[in-house]
Amino acid sequence: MMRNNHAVCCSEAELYSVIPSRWATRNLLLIALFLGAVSVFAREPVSGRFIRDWQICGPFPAANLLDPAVENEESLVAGFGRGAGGRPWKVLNAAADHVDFEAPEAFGLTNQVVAYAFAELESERDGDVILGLGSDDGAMAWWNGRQVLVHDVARGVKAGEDQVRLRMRQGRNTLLLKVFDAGGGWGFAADLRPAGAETWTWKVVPPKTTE
Ligand SMILES: [Ca+2]
Repeated sequence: MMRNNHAVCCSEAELYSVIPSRWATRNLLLIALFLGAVSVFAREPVSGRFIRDWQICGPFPAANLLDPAVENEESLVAGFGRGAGGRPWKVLNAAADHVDFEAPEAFGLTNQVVAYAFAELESERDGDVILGLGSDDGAMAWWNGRQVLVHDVARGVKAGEDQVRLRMRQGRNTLLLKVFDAGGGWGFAADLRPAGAETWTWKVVPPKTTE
């Protein structure tokens, strides 16, 4: 009997030879899907991490978030040996995603203040990213020198509460945050992730601690 590609079998013997084959195909597919899913979850996206390596400057007495605490605050660029408003930038390698400004290694307990945090990121290519920002209390953000967020609010830190789409460029990018504290806790959590399905690599540039 001539068969074409759509012919359906079979003798009984052929039937039993086909069933395991279909079973194997389906299960191999499921295994492949499972392994694919595992690899997606197991692959730590370099681009999705919270930023923990900062340079910070403060505290500056402040009645609110919106008034500038230093001259030209929007143009602040941190660096070893630099300062702002008479205070030096200092390196803060946070132990957790939630950066606690009231930790002893940061500024300690205080109220009615603002401080700045600065990070540099190096990307292997251009691409759109989402900045997730939680802050205690309100915060402003500048990306590559352009203001991208102002949220004057009394709140605790909740990661990703504010979300802003940004254009990351190949090479160096800068993120400057300003965080106000009216009272109670004081800090923030900032993360970046690709805006779409594509992922690529970037890294936080470790702040220099010597010339
Ligand atoms: Ca607070």
